[in-house]
Amino acid sequence: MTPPTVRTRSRRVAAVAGAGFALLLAGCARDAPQDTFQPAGENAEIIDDLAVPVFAIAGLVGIIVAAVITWVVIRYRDRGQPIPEQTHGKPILEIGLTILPALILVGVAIPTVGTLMALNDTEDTECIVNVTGQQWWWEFDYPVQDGCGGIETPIVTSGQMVIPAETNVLIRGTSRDVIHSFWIPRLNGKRDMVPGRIHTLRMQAYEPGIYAGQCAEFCGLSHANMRMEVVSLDGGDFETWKANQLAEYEAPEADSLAAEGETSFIANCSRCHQVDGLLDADGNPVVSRPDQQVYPGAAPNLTNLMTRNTFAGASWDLLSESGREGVVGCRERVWEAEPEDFGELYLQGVSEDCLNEVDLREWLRNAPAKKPMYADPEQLEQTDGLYRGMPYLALSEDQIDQLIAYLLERK
Ligand code: HEC
Ligand SMILES: [Cu+2]
Repeated sequence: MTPPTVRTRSRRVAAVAGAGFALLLAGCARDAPQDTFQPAGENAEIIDDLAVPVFAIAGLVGIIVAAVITWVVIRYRDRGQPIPEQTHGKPILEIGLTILPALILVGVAIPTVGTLMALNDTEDTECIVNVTGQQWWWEFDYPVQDGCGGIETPIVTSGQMVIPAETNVLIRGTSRDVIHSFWIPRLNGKRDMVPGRIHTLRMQAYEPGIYAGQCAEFCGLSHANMRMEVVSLDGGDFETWKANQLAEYEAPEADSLAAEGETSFIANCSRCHQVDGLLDADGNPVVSRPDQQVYPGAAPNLTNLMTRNTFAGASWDLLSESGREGVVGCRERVWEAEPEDFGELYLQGVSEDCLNEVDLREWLRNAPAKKPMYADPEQLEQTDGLYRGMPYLALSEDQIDQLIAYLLERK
């Protein structure tokens, strides 16, 4: 085989570069759910207003530098010509090329510092949500406050943080184990959540809807499965959501599958998971002790599991997707709803017909198979025998049927 000529080689390079560029453009698809360039709240808009002009300036500088380098490489390539006269220094050029970038950097720095200060401002917030990261899910709790339309009994939930639309929400964030980072690209920038510290962040969404995000700091084996969503609801819908979260516990009907599920839940799950209002056979409250079971010392509160529509670090859907083309599934109906229809659909929660039973079953059957905890099983010793996530529980298929019937009533 003859070696490729210069011409075919440069054609190949051009083809690869073209394909790369096309891939880059494909990344700009407009329906990307985590697109910082589609701001849906004030802070994200402030970031966007800075990022776009800075990218434009940086892009222009990049293009000019690349063009000049290309020109020099071609123009002065070695053709066997004699070495040109050697000179040293050119003060005008050197001073000019120092001052010009300095001016550009100052020009970028002034709006950047202004933006950072605007983003840090949390004084105009009127609703508090505590956010706690742990391997590999986020807990959201709403302390007693006058904000958020008034909260008299704390609310604890996970995976989906529900906020009133057009309201400045104050996030107070921390972590129970390693450093995580809270990031909802369409609503605000990233904020690291660090054990032993409380970091604040302002969150606001203009319209009702679901805004996806993911943990943005590598935090262990299942970091990629640590997602979260902010759900924004109109004022009235937010009040309904609060009332639903605090509704009285309803025990399953006697002798039903769900009632067997309740018994099984107490036996297998309640040592980690709290269900508020749940009583044992003697009528005593069942209180979870996740601090004795899992390393971060917490597990999701399952009192209202079916009011959220994703689970296990928002990594799997609780709502089923449409199987066939053209059929609108339960998930799409909510996720793709227009802002004016969204609240009502979200508040319906997950019904039996809409449950994504496949993933929930797999989770109960073997959670670590879906969300690995350890690269090396001996790491269990490093955490004093406590698990980093939900362990394998060796449940029978009958038990899983019962538990799903029970969980379906947790609304
Ligand atoms: C040893 C503690 C432990 C036990 C026992 C346990 N879980 Fe979990 N469970 C967890 C932890 C920790 C998570 C969070 C895992 C994650 O998302 O990475 C979790 C997550 C879940 C979730 C997802 C919740 C959400 O909001 O994202 C469900 C549902 C669940 N468990 C159901 C059960 C059921 C049903 C049982 C009993 C059969 C059970 N768990 C037993 C620790 C436990
Ligand atoms: Cu994380």
